[in-house]
Amino acid sequence: MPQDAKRPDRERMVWRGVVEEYRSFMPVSDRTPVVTLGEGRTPLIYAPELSRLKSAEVYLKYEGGNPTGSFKDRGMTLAISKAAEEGSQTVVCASTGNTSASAAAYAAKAGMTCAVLIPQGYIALGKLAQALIYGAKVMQIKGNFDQALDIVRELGERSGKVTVVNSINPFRIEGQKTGAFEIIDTLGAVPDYHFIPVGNAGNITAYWKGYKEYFKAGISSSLPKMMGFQADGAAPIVLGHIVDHPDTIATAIRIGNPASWDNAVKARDESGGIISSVEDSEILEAYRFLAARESVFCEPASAASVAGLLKTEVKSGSIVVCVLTGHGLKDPDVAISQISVPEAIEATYDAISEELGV
Ligand code: AN7
Repeated sequence: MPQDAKRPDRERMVWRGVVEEYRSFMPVSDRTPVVTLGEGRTPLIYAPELSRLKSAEVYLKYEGGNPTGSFKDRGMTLAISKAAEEGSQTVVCASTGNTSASAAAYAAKAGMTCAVLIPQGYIALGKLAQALIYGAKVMQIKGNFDQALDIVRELGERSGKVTVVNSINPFRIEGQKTGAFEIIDTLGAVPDYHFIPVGNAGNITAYWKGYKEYFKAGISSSLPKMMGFQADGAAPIVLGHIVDHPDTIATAIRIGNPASWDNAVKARDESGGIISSVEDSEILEAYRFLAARESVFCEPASAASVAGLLKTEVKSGSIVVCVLTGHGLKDPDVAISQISVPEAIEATYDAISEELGV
């Protein structure tokens, strides 16, 4: 090591996960065994291309940087910690994929059994791989997410033996609200607009709660407009009625009867925001744009927030945050469907230099 090189300040580098870092805002006590994988402190990436296009200051809150690659870890650390405090040995959830991956990881860390119900054929490959490798009991049902959630609710009520860790579990929302805290802590300001994909509507509920709590505590002095986006084929909140057969390429938000419907509407109305929808083609366009122009690879559902921004007018010069909820590698099939995979080339210098044109 060179003489003048400074050692990193370990004290400051340690990040203890969202429950410890935001303990005073968390429903925990000395008796809560905190189960963490160091989630949170995800990058808030300045997006120059989007900023130029919208004449605004646009940032991407990249939740793919969490331990299991999605925002679900923020809520799962608390839900599993509380389940452990209550002596629960088995947790269960319905999922379009990311919740199951996160629940499986945190349950394994806590030594609990985890059972997940997923819609057969409509879960991205990376998510299925995660749930299995973390050791969850995976049950693919011959039905969609909404049906899976109905069964899980009933399991929670009737069996008396399992803890449900879907976002109907209030601790999930309490943990997920830390995303709003981090945005304010990092920016040193409150965004004017907060763009976010909406599926089961837990995350828009959680962010709005987080923004309001910092405001009430006097840490911040304004509130953002909450701008939620569903996929056109799965837009019950926009339509005002349940969608029986939701359909979208963004399987994470293929949801027809969101559990936090009322709270999403409240977040929209209290903040003066909107909940609207975007077509699959717009989602895919935003998805490719983010990777190619901003170098941020997210999963299709995450790109719904940016697809929403691209077609929504924002006040010139305003601060905009788009939440990118999950990592692009979650859904390799969609990525590959959006590009053409190149043919193999002879393994020679000549063939490669000719291909490169150098
Ligand atoms: C990448 O994993 O519902 O509106 O079961 O995985 O809080 O539901 C996932 C949802 C957005 C929507 N982006 O968030 C599940 C699940 C990604 C997601 C959403 C999900 P909510």
